[in-house]
Amino acid sequence: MSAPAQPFTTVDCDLAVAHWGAYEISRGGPAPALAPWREDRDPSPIGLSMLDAYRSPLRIQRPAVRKGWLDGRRRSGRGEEPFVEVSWETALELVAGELRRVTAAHGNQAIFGGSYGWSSAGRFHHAQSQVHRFLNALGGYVRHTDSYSLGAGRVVTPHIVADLDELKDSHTSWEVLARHTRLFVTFGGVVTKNAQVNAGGAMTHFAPGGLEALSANGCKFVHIGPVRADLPLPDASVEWVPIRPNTDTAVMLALAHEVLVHNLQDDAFLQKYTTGLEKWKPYVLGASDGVAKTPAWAEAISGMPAARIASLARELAATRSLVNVSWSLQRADHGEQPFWACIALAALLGQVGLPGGGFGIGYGPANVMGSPYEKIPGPTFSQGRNAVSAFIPCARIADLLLHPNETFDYNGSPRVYPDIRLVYWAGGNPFHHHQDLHRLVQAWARPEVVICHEQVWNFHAKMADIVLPATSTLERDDLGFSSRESLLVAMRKLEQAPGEARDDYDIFADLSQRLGVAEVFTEGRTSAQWLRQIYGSWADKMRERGQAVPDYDAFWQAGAVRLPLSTKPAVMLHEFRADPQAHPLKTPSGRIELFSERVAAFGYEDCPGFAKWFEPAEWLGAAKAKQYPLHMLSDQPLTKLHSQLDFSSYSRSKKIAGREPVVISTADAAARGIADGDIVRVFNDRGSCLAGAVVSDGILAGVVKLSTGAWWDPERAGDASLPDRHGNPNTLTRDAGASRLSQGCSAQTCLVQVEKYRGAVPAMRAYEPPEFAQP
Ligand SMILES: Nc1nc2c(c(=O)[nH]1)N[C@H]1C(S)=C(S)[C@@H](COP(=O)(O)OP(=O)(O)OC[C@H]3O[C@@H](n4cnc5c(=O)[nH]c(N)nc54)[C@H](O)[C@@H]3O)O[C@H]1N2
Ligand SMILES: Nc1nc2c(c(=O)[nH]1)N[C@H]1C(S)=C(S)[C@@H](COP(=O)(O)OP(=O)(O)OC[C@H]3O[C@@H](n4cnc5c(=O)[nH]c(N)nc54)[C@H](O)[C@@H]3O)O[C@H]1N2
Ligand SMILES: [Mo]
Repeated sequence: MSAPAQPFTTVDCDLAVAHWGAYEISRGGPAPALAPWREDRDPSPIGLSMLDAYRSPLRIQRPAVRKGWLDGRRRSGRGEEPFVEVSWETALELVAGELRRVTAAHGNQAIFGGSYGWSSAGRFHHAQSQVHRFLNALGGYVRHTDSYSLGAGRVVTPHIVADLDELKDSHTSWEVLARHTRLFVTFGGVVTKNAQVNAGGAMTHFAPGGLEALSANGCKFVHIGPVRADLPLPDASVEWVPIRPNTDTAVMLALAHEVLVHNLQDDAFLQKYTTGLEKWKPYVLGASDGVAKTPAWAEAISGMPAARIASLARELAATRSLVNVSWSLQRADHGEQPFWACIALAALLGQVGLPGGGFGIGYGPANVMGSPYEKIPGPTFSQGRNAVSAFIPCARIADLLLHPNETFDYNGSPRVYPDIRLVYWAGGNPFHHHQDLHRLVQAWARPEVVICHEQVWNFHAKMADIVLPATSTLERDDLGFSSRESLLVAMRKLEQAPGEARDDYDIFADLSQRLGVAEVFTEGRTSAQWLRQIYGSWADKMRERGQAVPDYDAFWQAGAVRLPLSTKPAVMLHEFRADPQAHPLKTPSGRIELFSERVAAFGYEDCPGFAKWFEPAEWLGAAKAKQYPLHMLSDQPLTKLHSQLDFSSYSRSKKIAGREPVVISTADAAARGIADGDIVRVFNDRGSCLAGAVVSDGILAGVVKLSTGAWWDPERAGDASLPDRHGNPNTLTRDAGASRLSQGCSAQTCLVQVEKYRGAVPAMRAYEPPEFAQP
């Protein structure tokens, strides 16, 4: 990949930007069209059908209110009743009235405005930022912390090495890896289907080319995980070692054990850059608990042959090696442990901070990891200040609504769930993303009103009381920027929005007028004026760094500004390695903590002071596996971003009889009389869903994989005895925090059973708008 022009000069182009890519617009002809951006050597197909999708009849045309809610049945009937379409005037008066009523009667801590979700690309019209700024202008709201992506990981890594956002943005570039890394050991693959996206827009895709370059330079890959396709390189350069889901920590501990017993550790590194080995080592060797974490011990847990664990430990120590973990590993019960064990193992090997050595926290989950571009600040839109201090870890949303005033633990302190009366959501889809969806339905029956801004009639919109139609990125002007990407893009409007859909900003500007906080929310600016202002302050910041940056009009007219490649090779933690006194880590000791006094002092039995193996609540070694013998992975979907564009022609072209595909091993399929293409029922105690079987030799027996993203289509919401007709894995997942430390999402800890579906396959309703009624 080459960057033809100088950084910070304009680029003549006309691009649409989405999280999954930049696409060239052709505006001539009878209708506009999108094509891959010519500088992108691996464009994502996801965006090619987005223009059509955003014109779908599933777009919400007018504001709508649930009929029962209008009739005074506030809490009952959500998801079951027809909607009444109303004018914007009526809808906004209802919303303003509810905000006035709830804040007056219960205070702002009765509003949940966390509103988790990816929204759309574009730095200004980012729905979640808009809703936060609006609610802050009103006096605040109960927010969320962390992410579903990195719940356990984000909380634990600051205690042991560094903030995860910092690490994410400072990964060693693919180019440096290709030159130096000889052995790449990865837990959970390098899933290039996931590197299609970057929050804010992947302008040019790096991961497929990066992997190929590594492989062409002779780097050897050891891919430890249940799914072969997670490392999309040819068999010649990949050794696939399938292991049972959620057992990676055991394998890492056994690798550490081998390193220690054969004295392969880097003592000089450990002494200078780490603390706590003396507290962790007795556990690894078994002196403290009587169980040595030997290869044989790990084989019994994970299924990885002991001899291979032993030889791999030697190989890791003998050459320039990198140990990588996918983020999925920590989206599990005790999800803190695999990240901690990975970092601790890399510290023993002593290659942290060297080019091509050490650890990677996710080559694969997003385009940014491995980028050759410089990290520079992007254009920002302030969310204002939140006067309410109460928060929840994002994946505790159902607990929040079901258990007001109850206490929970989080990162060292007990906290209390506030009593929520009003839920405001814009730019996320909890009825796709949260675990145990039938339980979420019970939780959703608690608040007095649920307000949402949506583009489409998905199940989340159908579960709200007041639904306000929002525009898509193709229907508004915006600024496209994402960390360590090649361009800052002028996202110029392409189409008229359907029906009466409005920009989130305009909706909130109108509401803030009605509520007397317009000056605080809008600062007197239209969205066009905001774009100019946001770009202007970014350009000023760049000029302070000595860059000549085009002014707004030149930028807007050209279509983009080129951003700089790194001038120095990007190597994670190299400054710390070069001079740990001048560049200490932000951990209490300034070093990598193999034992954390701080975490130990929290006293959590489920997250002690060092990396430890815990049996997950559900796994193939659990007693429950007798009843539900398959471990279900619910990974990120190949053909879309979460539930966004699930209804596009591209996403639908990969479904099986309209249902989401579930990958099952040849042995498990044969044992159940299931053939490729059959409709199956996936079930456990929490619910059931239909899916289309894909029979494969590329998945470990005992494991099935059902990607997230299918719009939830329950026969009756809240009734777990009836199936979801479409295949959303969150019908089946556990809704429990990873530990008392992080309370992170633990979706990957889930046992199920699968059977061939023998009845008449029910018709799907997922892609139908709700019924409409007269007032
Ligand atoms: N079982 C299981 N569950 C998971 C995961 C898993 O691995 N397994 N992964 C989790 C992870 S990591 C994540 S990040 C979440 C993702 O969960 P979400 O981020 O909630 O998923 P999206 O489908 O991207 O939801 C975005 C919603 O915003 C709407 N939207 C888009 N643009 C706009 C806009 O401009 N304005 C408004 N008002 N709305 C807009 C879209 O229509 C869509 O409904 O899912 C989590 N859930
Ligand atoms: N196309 C596309 N790309 C995306 C997204 C999307 O929705 N669509 N979502 C984005 C978001 S928000 C995020 S957070 C990232 C998430 O990035 P990740 O969390 O890394 O992605 P997943 O697809 O959930 O999981 C990656 C692989 O891990 C494997 N795996 C699961 N559990 C285990 C385990 O216990 N051990 C081992 N060894 N392997 C396991 C699964 O086979 C799975 O294919 O992806 C991002 N990229
Ligand atoms: Mo995520």
